Formats: sequence, structure tokens, C-alpha cells
Amino acid sequence: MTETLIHDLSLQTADSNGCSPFRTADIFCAVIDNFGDAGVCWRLAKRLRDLGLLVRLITDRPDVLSQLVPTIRERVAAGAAESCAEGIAVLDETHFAALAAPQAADLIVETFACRLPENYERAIARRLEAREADPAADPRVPFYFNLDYLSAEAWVEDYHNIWGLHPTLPLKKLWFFPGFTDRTGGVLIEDDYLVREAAFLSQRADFLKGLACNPEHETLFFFAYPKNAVEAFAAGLLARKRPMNVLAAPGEAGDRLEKAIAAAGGTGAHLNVRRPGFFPQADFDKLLWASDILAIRGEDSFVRAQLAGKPILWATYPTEDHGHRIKLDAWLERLASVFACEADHALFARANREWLEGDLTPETLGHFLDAAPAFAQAARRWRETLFTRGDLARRMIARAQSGENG
Ligand code: TRH
Repeated sequence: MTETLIHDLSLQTADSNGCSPFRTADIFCAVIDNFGDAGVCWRLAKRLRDLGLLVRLITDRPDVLSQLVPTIRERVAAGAAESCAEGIAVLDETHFAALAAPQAADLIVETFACRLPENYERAIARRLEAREADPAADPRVPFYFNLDYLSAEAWVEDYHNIWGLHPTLPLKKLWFFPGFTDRTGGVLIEDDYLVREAAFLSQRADFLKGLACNPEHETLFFFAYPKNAVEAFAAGLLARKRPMNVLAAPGEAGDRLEKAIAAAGGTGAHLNVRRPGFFPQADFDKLLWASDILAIRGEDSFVRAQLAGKPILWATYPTEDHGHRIKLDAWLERLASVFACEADHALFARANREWLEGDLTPETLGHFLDAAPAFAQAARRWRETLFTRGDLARRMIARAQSGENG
């Protein structure tokens, strides 16, 4: 995609796959912190591309995105306002917001209520106005979403699929929530997810050997926040004398886990701590598929862990109002039905709560790890519910296509 094409949407024709009357999509992404905002937006961009749309991702932090998508790293590091990876244009929002007359796409996705640049809001309004004057000149009515954060809480159903009005312009956007019920948008799932998983599983042993892990041993993937009680987690791993590979993601939490285990010397000889480095997002699933137990965080790794169908210890994104506890409890409650017995669910919930609250005891972690095979069966049942509900991006397109514009 050339730079002219990146800006001039009218020159572009999407290979529409027959899925959507929409040809183009613009996704706006503001990074609050860490990788989750960019991570979710990149996955959505790829899904919309796969469904036949030409996608631009406009972000205030191309540098963060470039950690997930290494092929744009060089251009971003050189300060380029535009780059392109896997058929998706990545635009620096500062540069984009200064354009005199950007063109509005057919499908517009503001993520996590990040607000669109004013020039772009005016561009949507202009396009709608021009269409009203002459519908034949523009066969598509642009559709504007706000895609919000994922939560299992009950209120989400009431706020999903609700219109919001712009304070000054004749614009409205549809609030769309990912979620775990039929009255929400579901989660992002690639059409070929299971095929890629199956292909990987035939090479799982080699993958683990490549990370200096014994594939016969249990494997834990660890990705958490510095605020989490990492040392308590390490104490639990040290106390349970079963051989285990520990794949600790880069970052402070992983560093502290490694340090705490190293400090235990011979007491930790059963633990093989490896630091796989930051994987490109396209390969991130491999770390999850290769592991038996997943300590993950935030939103995107949380979703991917559920798709992988593995036992999860979820570090929800910590907020000052303790909303993270409510988020965790809501999710744990929805999971109740997939466990074989109440005692399993209670143990799973207790370990997750203790991990989040910072009072995870070695006993609880040990019991959780011992129960991992039973939890894995429950996790497989849970992932079936996600697959049955279907993909968020398809649901967004279907909603936009439904014609209910008011
Ligand atoms: O990084 P996170 O904590 O992200 C967030 C942010 O805090 C954000 O502000 C908040 O809104 C959100 O959580 C809820 O965790 P998350 O969401 O799991 O995102 C991590 C991303 O990083 C995800 O896309 C997977 C990716 N990743 C890789 O691609 N390779 C890796 O090696 C690792 C460790 C992660």
C-alpha cells in the first residue's frame, strides 16, 4: 500500500470476500498504558482485514504497536508517520489529526472511548451530509462504533448496542461491548484459530525444546503486573516439588519471579525458569498453547488464554476503585457452570481471588496446580461457549449491516 493510497480511500477497492458491503475501516487507538489497547486494536484490524475490509489503524503510540508488530518497528523508530504491515496501514495520530481533509471510512471504530480527532469527526459529518444531499453519489452510510472494554459484569448487556450522540455535530456512535453472553459482542476469534492451534500442537515439543524446556514437564506461562504479589507466587512454586517449566514474560513481574526463584538456590531446582523474550503478537498464542497453566493479565492475553482452553490465573488490570475485583468476580460467576463440581469451581475461584488480592498462599497455589488437569476440562467447555457465540468482528459487521441506524 503506498502512502497516497493510505490517505485516499476513494482509490481503494477491498477484496470483499462477499462478507460485507463496507469496503474500508478506520480504527482509532489511544494507548493508556502497557500493551492491551494496542493489542486489542491490532487484532481487530486483522479481523476486519480478513473479512474483506481495507483497514487503517490510527494510534497515538505507533511505538507501542511496533513492539507487537515488529515489521513496522524500523519505520516507526525512524519517525515515519505511516507504515504498513500485513495489509494494514498504521498511521500516527498526531500527523493524521493535522490533515486538512481526511476521508472518513465506511466503518469507523473508536476504541475504549478514546475520542476521534476533530478533523475526522468533521469528515464523517461531511460525508453524511453529502450523502443526504445525493444518496446515489455514495452508496454506503458510514457506521460509527465505540468499542469498549471487556467485562463479564451484568450491566454490560444494558449498555451494549446503545447509541450515543455527539455534543455538537450531527453524529452518533454505537456503543459495542465485547462479552460473554449472547446480548454482548463476544470476543475476537479468527476463522482459522483451531487450524493454527492444531498445526502448532504437532510441533509443541520442538517449540518447548527450543526454549530449553523439557516438554514432558508441566509448563506455566507467567505474565502479570508489578502490583501483583509475585514473591508469594514464587513461594508457592518453590513449595510444590514437582518439575515445572516456567515461561516468564518480559517485564518487572517476570524479573521478580525469576529473582525470587533464583534466590532460593537448590530449593528451586525443580523449577526451570525461562525468559522467552517479547514474542510478536502473531506468535503469542504459541506460548499459551505450549503451556498447561496460564497466569495472564489485562484483556487481550486474558481472551487468548480462554480461547486456548487452559486453567487461568487472571491478574485483572488494577484500578484504584477496586473495579478489578468486581470484574474478576463477575467472570468467576459465569464460569460456575463449566466445572464438574462445586468444589473445583470454589478452588479455582479462591486461587484467582487470592492471586488478585495479594494473599495467595503456597497451599492454595499448590492445590490449584494439582487440580490443573480437571480445570483444563472446564476451560475447554468454557471455550466452546466462546466459539459457539462467534467472533466479535463479524458481529460488528453484522450489526452495522443490519440497517438499524437509529
Ligand atoms: O499489557 P496489558 O496489561 O494491557 C492492558 C493495558 O493495561 C490497558 O491499558 C488496559 O486497557 C488493558 O490491559 C485492559 O495486558 P493485555 O491486555 O493482555 O495485553 C498484552 C498484549 O501483549 C496482548 O496483545 C498480548 C501481547 N504480548 C505479545 O504479543 N507478546 C508477548 O510476549 C507478551 C508477553 C504479550
